[in-house]
Amino acid sequence: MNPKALQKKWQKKWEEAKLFESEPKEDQEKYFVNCPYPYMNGYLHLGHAFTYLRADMVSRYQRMKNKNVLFPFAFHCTGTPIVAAAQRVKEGEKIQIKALEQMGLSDSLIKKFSKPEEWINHFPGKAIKDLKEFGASVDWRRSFITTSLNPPYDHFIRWQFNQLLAKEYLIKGSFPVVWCPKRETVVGDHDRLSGEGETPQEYTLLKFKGEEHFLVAATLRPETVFGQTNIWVDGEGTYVKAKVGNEVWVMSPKMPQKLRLQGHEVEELGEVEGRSLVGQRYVAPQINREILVLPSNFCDASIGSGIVTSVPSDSPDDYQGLVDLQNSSSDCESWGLDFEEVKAIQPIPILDSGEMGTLPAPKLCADLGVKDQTERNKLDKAKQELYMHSFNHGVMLDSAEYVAGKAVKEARDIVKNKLVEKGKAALFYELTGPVQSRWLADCMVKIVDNQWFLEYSSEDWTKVTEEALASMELYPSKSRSQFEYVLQWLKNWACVREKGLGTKLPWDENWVIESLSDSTIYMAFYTVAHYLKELDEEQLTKSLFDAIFGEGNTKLAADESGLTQADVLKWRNEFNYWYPYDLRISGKDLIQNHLAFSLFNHTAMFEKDKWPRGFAVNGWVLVNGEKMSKSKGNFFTLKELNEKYGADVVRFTLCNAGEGLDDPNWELSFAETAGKKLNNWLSFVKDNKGKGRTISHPVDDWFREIMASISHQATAASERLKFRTSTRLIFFELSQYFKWYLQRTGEAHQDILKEYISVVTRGIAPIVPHTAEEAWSISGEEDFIINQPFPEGHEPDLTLVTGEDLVKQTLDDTRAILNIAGINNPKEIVFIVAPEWKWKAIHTAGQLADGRGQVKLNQLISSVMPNIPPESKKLGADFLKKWVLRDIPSLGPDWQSKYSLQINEEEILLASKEFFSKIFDCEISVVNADNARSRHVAKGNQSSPLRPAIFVS
Ligand code: A2H
Repeated sequence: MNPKALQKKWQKKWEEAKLFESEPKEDQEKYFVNCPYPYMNGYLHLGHAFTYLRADMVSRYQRMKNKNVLFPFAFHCTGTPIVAAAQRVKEGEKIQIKALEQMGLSDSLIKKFSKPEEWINHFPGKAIKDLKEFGASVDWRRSFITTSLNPPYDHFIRWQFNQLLAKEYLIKGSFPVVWCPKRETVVGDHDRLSGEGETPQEYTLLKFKGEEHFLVAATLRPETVFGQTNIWVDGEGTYVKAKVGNEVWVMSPKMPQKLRLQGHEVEELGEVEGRSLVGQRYVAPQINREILVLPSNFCDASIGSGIVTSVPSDSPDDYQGLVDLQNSSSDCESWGLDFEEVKAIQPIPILDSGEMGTLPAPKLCADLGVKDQTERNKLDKAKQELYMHSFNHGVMLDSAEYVAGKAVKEARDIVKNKLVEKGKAALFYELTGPVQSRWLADCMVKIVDNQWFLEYSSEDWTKVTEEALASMELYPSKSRSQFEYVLQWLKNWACVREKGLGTKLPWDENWVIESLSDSTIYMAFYTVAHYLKELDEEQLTKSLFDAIFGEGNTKLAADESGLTQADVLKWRNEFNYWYPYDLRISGKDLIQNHLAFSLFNHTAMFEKDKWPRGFAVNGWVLVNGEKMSKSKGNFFTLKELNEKYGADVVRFTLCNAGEGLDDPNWELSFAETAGKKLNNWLSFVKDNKGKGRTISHPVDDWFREIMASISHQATAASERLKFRTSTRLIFFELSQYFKWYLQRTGEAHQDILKEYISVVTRGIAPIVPHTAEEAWSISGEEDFIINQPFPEGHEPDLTLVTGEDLVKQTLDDTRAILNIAGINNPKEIVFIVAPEWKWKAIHTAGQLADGRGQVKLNQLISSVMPNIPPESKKLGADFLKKWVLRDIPSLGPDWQSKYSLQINEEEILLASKEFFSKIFDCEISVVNADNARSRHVAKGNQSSPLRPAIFVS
């Protein structure tokens, strides 16, 4: 059957059986898995598919572990992207329209996309279709969209925010945003022509007092004020003088507008030539000393005030600027400066930056061989390196007065706050890099007042959230340190915006709750979404939410909402049954916002027993090793992949793409051959159903153990979400063993063949469910495979496994030896197994081995040699040396387990004599080295445990 038809057939059966419509079952353990809802401004793509596949594999795997699984799914519409894109369509903007055309939308549909609602009508339905075709095991009854377009969700978010306000998790303050001065609007990432990811950054604006006015200079490093030696201006440039509050400041021409957007009253008074400032003196803040204004050409008029305070000890730019002037008396002269005075300026050590010393800027400039100010690349490199290095390692020296001995990290805020308090400095915001809005304007920072924040910097709240994190399971576990860091590092989050789709702030409807903030506890909403959907808006009362998601009075809720108390109780019970969620799976990029927020808000809204139990994070999908991007032409939607390959091939290839935190890699070549591999399995099942011998063979037991062992390992891997590992084990490795089994036995035993088909089919069911269902039904089973147990297996009987390994190893070694000796038709082959004393020696070595499997040679020699028969002493010493120095390193850290067994090599090889003689068509014999005939003694001396010496003639 072709894969599409096969997939349709099973999807229809699942749907008819309502297989994924989850209902609470009190006698069955539940498992709630979910993943972030996608944003509905386009079709789902390969990147989405990877995370959703992981959730789906978990959902299916847990069902096969006999859990009652809930896997719901919803759609995110909050924020400005959809509104902004609709606006662009309305304005006929070419880029946006082309993007929609590329999605395959018709012209008439694109016209309708000038209304945000059309996007929301269109995309969720398409996403559901794509995911159904992908085989997602989702309970679609619970799906919803966010924003006020969906009253139940809207009221849920209102309820949540009222609670957060009442419990004092929200605070009010001012907030810097990226602003388009032309459109007079906040500019989100989606509204930018360039500058994605750039954000407002806080500077300290230092004020230098002169006779009539102040020069102002922006710095990122206020803690360095103790080392100021001079001021830089662009001597060729023009500045402006402006009244700011009660003072007159000199600044770049662009700055007055920036200051106004940041809440200052500014009146421009006229121009000031940079040249006229050079050679003047101003009193520097903090050090209260007059310092000289010097000319430089690195002052950039677009940053801050275009004036820079100079700290040559710690700023490579400042240092090099100074050195350049000090090297040129003629330059100084042309600016009317006193050369000797300039030459006398020395960097002042203010902080110890560890390996870079107390004058890090001069050191770094020397190390990099900077010749002069024009070497921008070297200077930028030095600047970056030093900024991070000093922040992480710097400690202030005594010259830094009241912050002496403090780390730079700490000193920075202390100095800044003190200067601002005393009116010697002001706070100022500048963007981290240039941003151009869609409306072709250079963006600036605007301070918005009366902003609401979620107070994630609160110590108490952070502490409780850390407690929640500590109780969670994380996949992979090494992501924990990242989560811990983020909880500490998170600042207060501005949770409302002036524009966009979403839920209005209940007590101030001028604000809309932004998209990360309305997505923190919505997993709870899934548990009753299908019931709330049916209610009228008036029924969605506070008391109802209180009663379902907390301890609220159910009678009151029922009365106020016109419901029966029984219904309210039932919904509360369902919430209590499903919640908390067991696992949320997401891209690793969401650790620092969404996942952290989710954890914070759970601790704010719910009791301990409702806090999340697990997070899993993964990398970003690459295509053939490259980042997926529309411009590179390697951008795939789930829809087109489903169409091209069919769901199971896409799933198989994605599963194979990676696990853990590294970026998974979608390999086109794997996708091209995966279909054939899956088909081969179906053919195998068809051809082998009911086949096999009925008489048993000694090697049958071994293959049973191998199946158990592989299943056991695959279960362990699946428990840690390592489905690539589990598939490799079950689908690829086990089939290699099966081939060997056939080679050893000629034909598989009937029971084993049946078991093999069952193990593989069940083992791959979470990954390629359509193929697995088909194989299961071909093999004569009636029920769905998802209702079968995942093959669990057990730790294998190592003696059996090792014995068979010995046969395989001996076969490989014999072939290699015949090959080297150039013998095609051997007359005789003798396997000479290691003598008893060698086994004993290695048992001892195993006992002496440390945690990494290493053994000290002299220790081994002194404990083993006394027990070696006198005639073998010399041989023994050589053997031990070789074992420790050559064999152990090649055997791997866990070598002891195999060698601690009681293996009778002679017996095992004797039992396989027939097998060997069939292959080599000659006489085979097996002897112990102790009993070897004289012509075999020399050879036999080379034997090691599990590596018999092989004599051929
Ligand atoms: B920093 P950003 Cl000790 N043109 O202050 C050129 N550079 C300017 C500027 C302008 N218009 N306005 C400010 N700056 C400088 C102290 C300092 C600074 C030290 C070490 C490093 C350092 C003393 N100069 O900055 O990334 C100011 O110099 C390295 C990050 O281009 C300001 O902080 O915005 C820094 O550049 C801002 O750097």
